[in-house]
Amino acid sequence: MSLGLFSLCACQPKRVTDLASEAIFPKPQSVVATNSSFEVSAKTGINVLGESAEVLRIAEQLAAYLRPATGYAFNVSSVNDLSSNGNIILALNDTLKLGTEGYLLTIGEKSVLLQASQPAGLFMGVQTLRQLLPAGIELKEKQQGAWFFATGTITDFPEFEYRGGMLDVSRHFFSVDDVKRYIDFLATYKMNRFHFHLSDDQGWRIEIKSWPNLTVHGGSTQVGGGQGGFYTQDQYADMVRYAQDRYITIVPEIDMPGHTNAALASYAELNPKNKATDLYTGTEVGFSTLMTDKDITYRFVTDVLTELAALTPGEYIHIGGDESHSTKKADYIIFMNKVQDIVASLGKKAIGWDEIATANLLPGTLVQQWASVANAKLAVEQNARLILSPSTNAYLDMQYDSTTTIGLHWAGYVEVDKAYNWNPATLVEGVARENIVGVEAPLWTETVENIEHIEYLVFPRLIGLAEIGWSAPASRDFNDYRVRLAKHGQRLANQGINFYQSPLIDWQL
Ligand code: TNX
Repeated sequence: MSLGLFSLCACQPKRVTDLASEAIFPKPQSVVATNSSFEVSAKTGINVLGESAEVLRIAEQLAAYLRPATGYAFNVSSVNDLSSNGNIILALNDTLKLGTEGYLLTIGEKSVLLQASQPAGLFMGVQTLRQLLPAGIELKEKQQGAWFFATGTITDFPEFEYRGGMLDVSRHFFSVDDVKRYIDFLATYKMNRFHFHLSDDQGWRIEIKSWPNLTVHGGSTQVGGGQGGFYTQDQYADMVRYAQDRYITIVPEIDMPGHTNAALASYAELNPKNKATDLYTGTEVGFSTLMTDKDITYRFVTDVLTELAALTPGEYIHIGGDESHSTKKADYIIFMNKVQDIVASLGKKAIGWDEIATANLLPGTLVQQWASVANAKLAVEQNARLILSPSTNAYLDMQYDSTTTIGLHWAGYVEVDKAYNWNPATLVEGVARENIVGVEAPLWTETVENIEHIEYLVFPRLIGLAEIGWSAPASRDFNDYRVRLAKHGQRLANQGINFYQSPLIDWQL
């Protein structure tokens, strides 16, 4: 593993003219080049058609992104028509039929027009625009030289509605700033869900006011015995807003009935014989369980999920359900059935790891497939939809190869090709395209201690997962991906991202 060895590159910007040869992630549905260029200059403004506060905010986000490296002002203003030469224009257009997140980007020599039927689509289009300027745009200091967009038209929309990334903050705790950086990574690649794994055996990370010892005691350590930590509800609300500003919905997870040692260590009454467990700082799984036949357990779950639901604007609460090896099968089913009811009573829908399909799924419950083909089939039989997170391809904590010094390999090594070369619609026997709501890449953190470790495992594999979620399956090809990724490396380096320099890619650094 190498840390911080990449050099920043100012890389004299050049006049680009071929939009079709730009490396864009995820690959757009359609790119038509017109072989000329638009120059971004000190006079370029960002115009918003109409006065939508949300579109003005997105325009400001674009301006904030472009200002440091160019040194230009990028004044944002509201206009009444589309005839504004020299400018970048953002416009809502409800005649477009590209869905909530789709956009149409038309780059001419005289103006750049980004249209979408919803603000979310404009946000997605802005992510594309960012990647159409040279890698130097990522630098925080003013760079020399001119800035060009190649001309043409991009028409784009996602393949799947759910495109997520997960971060486990229980095994190792990560600061609010680290979480925001992770959210930024997701947003850059047009992902729209952040699955926040907030509790596990090793740590409880979200303040629950009615059960304060969960964080006071249950949040006080982590794998290896470090000091752990937790988020106050105010900090959590701040992260929710940060994600919302980037069109990402947080899906919070309280993992149960297994993976609950941090809670069991915090409250004696949640245990048989009224005896609290010890805190746990190892990495074994499957030893803990809530008592599925006790009222106190359901009072606890109801209190926790009530507070969590109040902090959650999104429609889903993840209730875990994986690896409950210490819960009897019949008890597990009773428990997962009851907890789904609790979630429903709070006006939310549940997501569970694939084992939840052995229980009775409420209409609307999503099943997150990670290991068991049999469970995936049970889900389909119950007419549930699935999120695919196959551990053999989508797990970001799997090592790249036998030389990787962080991560695990129980599901095999996952090199950049393996992370990219799979098709959700054909991966799991018995699970067809229409059964799949989307894809998610989980990052479990037993071996992951800091943001550099996160970056090393996330990049570049997250980019591949994002493309699986967004791009047309027929357009995806590893050789084409490799070539684009080689060009993208400098962009990652300029952001100070500690990415894995896979030997499968001819990095142009
Ligand atoms: C399995 S994946 C788990 C996690 C571990 C992970 C490590 C899943 C639903 N459960 O508890 O962290 O393996 O890769």
